[in-house]
Amino acid sequence: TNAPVKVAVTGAAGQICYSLLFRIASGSLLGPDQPVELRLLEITPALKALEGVVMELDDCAFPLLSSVHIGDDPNDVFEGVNLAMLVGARPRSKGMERSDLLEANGAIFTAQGKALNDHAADDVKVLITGNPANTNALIAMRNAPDIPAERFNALTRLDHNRAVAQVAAKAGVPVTEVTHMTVWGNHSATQYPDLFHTEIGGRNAAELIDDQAWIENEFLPTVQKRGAAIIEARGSSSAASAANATVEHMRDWVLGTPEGDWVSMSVPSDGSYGVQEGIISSFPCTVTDGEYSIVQGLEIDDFSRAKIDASVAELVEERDAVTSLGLI
Ligand code: NAX
Repeated sequence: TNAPVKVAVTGAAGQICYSLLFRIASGSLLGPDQPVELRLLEITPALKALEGVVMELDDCAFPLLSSVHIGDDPNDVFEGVNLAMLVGARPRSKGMERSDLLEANGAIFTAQGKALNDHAADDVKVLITGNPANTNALIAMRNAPDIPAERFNALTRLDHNRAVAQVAAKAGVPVTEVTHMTVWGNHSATQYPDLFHTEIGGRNAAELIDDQAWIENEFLPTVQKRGAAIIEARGSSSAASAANATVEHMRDWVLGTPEGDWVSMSVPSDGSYGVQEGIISSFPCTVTDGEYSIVQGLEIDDFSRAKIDASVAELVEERDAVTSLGLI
């Protein structure tokens, strides 16, 4: 059998991980033939709760779960890891300014970037889910100079999946008919889910739906504000769907995207589509042999251009803020 892949997960006692860890251990991430070793990071006060989660992992007797290691020191937990899913982050609490939030997360992601730099395996891939995901990923990336920059991604796959579900419902087709979805920009309310390259059953989605008012006034805000709608309905933020998206992003990054389609991934910009370098922004991407590439050559009309530019401007602002805080 294959040697276990070492998978680090942070925020392991939190609500996303209560789904995520079980999906990874059951084989959803790397398939039914690949054992995994889980290496779980939490803050000290949450270690006891994490022990309870590990008891439940034990009680599943997952055939693919070779071992579980837990701790509160990233230098120990990240030792030799091949995949790192950084889910744990500092949420915004009452009265916290945006700069306080960036600073609190900066402390987490500078330390974790350095620990990955010093201890992770040479082939490590790092996916940041914890918010503000794109900027946290940038901080980790910039604090890990020995790891190639393109090994740091942030999660916009949940936004992508939400957009696929909304457009499938509108068109009255199964989600499997919807392909070539792209979410551009930041994982925030400025994100731009683009229907002008999306296809439904192989036909252009915007043309097929033929309802610009629906796109602007219903589709975009529904996808952009879906996180808030979940909180409103459920009383807590999306967890199982965020775990699912985290698994799907990492799975596609390792095993490849489906032939003839692409997915949305937040990756370090190389200047494609006029998105300035030095930020981590969402693009349409394909993956072959474990390496992603940004899909090239899509035509961007004025409507899409303005939406992409607005979200990119927000990322640039966040980048400037963490630069002036000395975090990168
Ligand atoms: P929870 O508050 O349930 O869990 C977070 C866990 O992280 C806690 O157990 C906490 O102790 C731990 N933690 C905090 N600092 C840590 C550190 N330095 N090292 C290790 N662990 C640490 O949040 P949950 O609902 O699981 O959400 C986790 C993060 O995902 C949040 O930042 C959230 O905003 C973000 N999300 C991102 C999404 C995306 O699409 N990119 C969507 C879902 C979610 O909102």
